[in-house]
Amino acid sequence: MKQIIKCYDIAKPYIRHAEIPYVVLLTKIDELSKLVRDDVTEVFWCPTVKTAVKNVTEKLGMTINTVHPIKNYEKEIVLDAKLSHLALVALDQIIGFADNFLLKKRSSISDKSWRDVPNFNEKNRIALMSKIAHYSVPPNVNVPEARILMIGPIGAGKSSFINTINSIFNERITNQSNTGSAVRSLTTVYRQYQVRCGLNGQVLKFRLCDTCGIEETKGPSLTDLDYLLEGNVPDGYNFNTSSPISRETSGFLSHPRLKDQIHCVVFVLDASTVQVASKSIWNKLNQFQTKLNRKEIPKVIVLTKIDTLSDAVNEDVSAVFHCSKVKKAVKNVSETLGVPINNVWPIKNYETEVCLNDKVSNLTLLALDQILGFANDFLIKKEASFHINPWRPSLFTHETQESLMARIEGFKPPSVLEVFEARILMIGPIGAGKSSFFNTINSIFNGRITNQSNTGSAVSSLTTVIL
Ligand SMILES: Nc1nc2c(ncn2[C@@H]2O[C@H](COP(=O)(O)OP(=O)(O)O)[C@@H](O)[C@H]2O)c(=O)[nH]1
Ligand SMILES: [Mg+2]
Repeated sequence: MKQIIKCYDIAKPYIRHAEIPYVVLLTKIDELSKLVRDDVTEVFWCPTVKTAVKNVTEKLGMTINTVHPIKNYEKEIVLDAKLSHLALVALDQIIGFADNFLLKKRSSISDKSWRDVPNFNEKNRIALMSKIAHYSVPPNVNVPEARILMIGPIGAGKSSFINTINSIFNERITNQSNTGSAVRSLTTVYRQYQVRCGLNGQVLKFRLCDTCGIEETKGPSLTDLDYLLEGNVPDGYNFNTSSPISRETSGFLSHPRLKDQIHCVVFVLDASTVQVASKSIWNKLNQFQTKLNRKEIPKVIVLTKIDTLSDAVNEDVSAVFHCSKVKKAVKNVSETLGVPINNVWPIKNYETEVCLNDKVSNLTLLALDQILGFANDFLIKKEASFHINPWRPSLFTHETQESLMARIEGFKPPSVLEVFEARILMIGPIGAGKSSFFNTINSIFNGRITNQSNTGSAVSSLTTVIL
């Protein structure tokens, strides 16, 4: 009995987790009673066997009809119909349970897809690769490439996602970015990866920025995220929790431009552990997400390791949008982070594979296509808000330099005042640019750079006489 309980305790977490049905075979019943030993049909009349079965059901919390008292063949040399009968009854139930289990497993895979996507075939993979290979940021935006930031807990698959994309475009499994399953983040350096298209060697017009993993008390903080988003952090920055990113960080970009900023953020989460992630990790993720909302930076969630959610998906990744378990995981993440469900991409990274697979590649390319599209939406919005709402109506477009000069040349004070010219007093701190402003005006009307008025950067004023 003790042995049964011990075995059960070891197996319980696994079988419960996988919802595997189980039965108990209570063997050696012949040793419990002489009556049973002489005639095994006595088994269901024997009080000792009944007590043994009851004991098992109570200790293991099972129903009585899933505990089968049996007697195995051991010393016998010919079959005995009664012994066989007992074993067959048990086996019949075992097979029935297994059948139910398999039916239930199958039912997580439905014929109907929960997201409409193109077929995961070679043709569509090549079409998506070509689309992404020809991707560029909007033409009127003065930015050479889209910048995508990967963010998420340790081991979620951020670096693996970058490797998967790199592998697809190199048409072989690569390991450009450091991946692994260490407890501490393997990625300790902020790296901006470019992807080269193996077909023609061209560098694709996006950069994937890999960060170290978020931890409960370590990893990028909210302030670090701010610097990362604004583009202050140099490529190669060494994440160091004892000295967070600051203006003193070596290589800190003090005046980042739109090209240095992040144009889309990818939250990478592990589908197999996301539901059991600690409250503090969720809090961090939610704070990060609020910051992105405030800055109106688009985000996409990549839910990795979907192969671990379902055997059917593990065998054939194209079952992903037919699998109710994956759908449930996507819905959960979308609701917890408040991100639309169609911005959550369940994916499988290349990790143990030695060759590429159209299904895995198609799935990743679909996610990447959305990410790049979102980056472009952000850039178009940034560019539009810059041009449509300047903080002061632009003079460059309405008045040409000549017409402004003509208006100034034609200036006369109102004649009634008997004043022939306006007198302007320049006043301001030393070195503010009073004399230089005079020189600037003089230069414009002379058509060449003049230095009529004394300018410079001395500590005491260079201008000592009122002109
Ligand atoms: N089964 C499975 N394992 C994955 C997947 N993605 C990543 N891994 C594994 O998860 C571990 C951590 O991945 P890594 O990319 O280093 O995570 P990071 O810390 O977020 O960069 C590695 O051992 C990967 O091989 C996936 O989609 N499926
Ligand atoms: Mg990493």
